[in-house]
Amino acid sequence: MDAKIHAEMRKTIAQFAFSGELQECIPFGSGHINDTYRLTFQEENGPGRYILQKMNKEVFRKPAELMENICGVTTWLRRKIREDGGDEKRETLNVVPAVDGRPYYIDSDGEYWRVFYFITDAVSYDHVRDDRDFYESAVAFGHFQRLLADYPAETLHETIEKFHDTVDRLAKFDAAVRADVCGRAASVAEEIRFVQERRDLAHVLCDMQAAGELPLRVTHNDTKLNNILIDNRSGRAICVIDLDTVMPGLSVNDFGDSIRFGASTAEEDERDLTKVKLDLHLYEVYVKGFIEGCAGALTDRELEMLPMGAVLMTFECGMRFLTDHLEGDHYFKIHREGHNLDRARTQFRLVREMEQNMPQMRAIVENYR
Ligand code: ADP
Ligand code: GN1
Ligand code: MG
Repeated sequence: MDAKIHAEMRKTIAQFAFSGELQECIPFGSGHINDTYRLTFQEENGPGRYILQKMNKEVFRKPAELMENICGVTTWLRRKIREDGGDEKRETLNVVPAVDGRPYYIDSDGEYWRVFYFITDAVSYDHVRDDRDFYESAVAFGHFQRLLADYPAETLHETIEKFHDTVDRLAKFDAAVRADVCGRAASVAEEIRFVQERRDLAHVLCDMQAAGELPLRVTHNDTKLNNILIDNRSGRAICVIDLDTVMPGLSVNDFGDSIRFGASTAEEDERDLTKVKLDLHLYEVYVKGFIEGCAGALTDRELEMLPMGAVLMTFECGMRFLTDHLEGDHYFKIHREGHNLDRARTQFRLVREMEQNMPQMRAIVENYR
């Protein structure tokens, strides 16, 4: 076994029923929330790979409930995939239970760990390489929603309360500005003003949901491109991953979060804001794929509100990054000073771009409905 693998880590790994000798344990991926590692074992038929994750307890307060959601949803997906003649080992996450049979292990510090089979020959991308990937991810997220359309939503736990309640996000942002625990508010007056000028925006979708104009569906709620695995050989989006936030939500938010991340011409944390533009061509590619993936499931009102979903998810995400910057970066992992502020700025630039392009965004949806 690799001597560099920490003794504590080895203890944790021993709590899952692996066969063969552990060869490698390396940090993996670029998620902002969990600590992710890729494990490699020397097994009888060659290298066996797994994903080991320390779940973020600050973010997910009830990890056991969360894993109940994931087990329920992946069992459901496996059945649907089998019925469709698919490959249940590659087209959904598969949990590896701990030796005591539970879908997680709690270490002596009270940290929750879990393991998934590693899906080989597939990659998650942090930015769009070409139209095809983005189109594929759109079909996959739409399809995912459709596969779960008749899932018993009442059995799902709310893993993060009010996750996409933009009105509540605004209230939390207000509180962070008022408390100003790090003394950073004065230095971000311009960004704070950006939010203040758009307070009404926060209400649009919440009000429609409350009035029953938009249906509550089982949604993914974190539809970034890097939460999809693209098959190296076929180029198809084979698996939707990061199921921590699967819970009842709005289809337009799932659409919107993908646009926020994938139809921007720059990375989420780009410092040069002149590089941040909305790519209307990529937007169109995603609209086409998502509507196809949902296969007629969306109501007229949902279709009409897709562009608003993009604006709101981008605005909300920017507000969340700015809130975290004000509160001392305790939620999103940062890799440099001011990282969350940089992220907030790209989101706000993108909101502005979307506001300016709203007529075109609406016309594109009209073309595909
Ligand atoms: P986070 O919530 O921190 O974003 P994710 O569950 O998205 O964590 O995992 C982080 C990264 O690990 C993903 O972007 C992906 O690259 C990789 N990953 C996660 N699960 C698997 C899997 N089963 N097979 C292959 N790669 C995976
Ligand atoms: C987080 O877990 P990850 O990195 O896929 C966050 C999303 C944000 C995103 C911004 C549980 O996603 O809500 O949109 O960062 N996930 C959670 O990049 O808060
Ligand atoms: Mg992720």
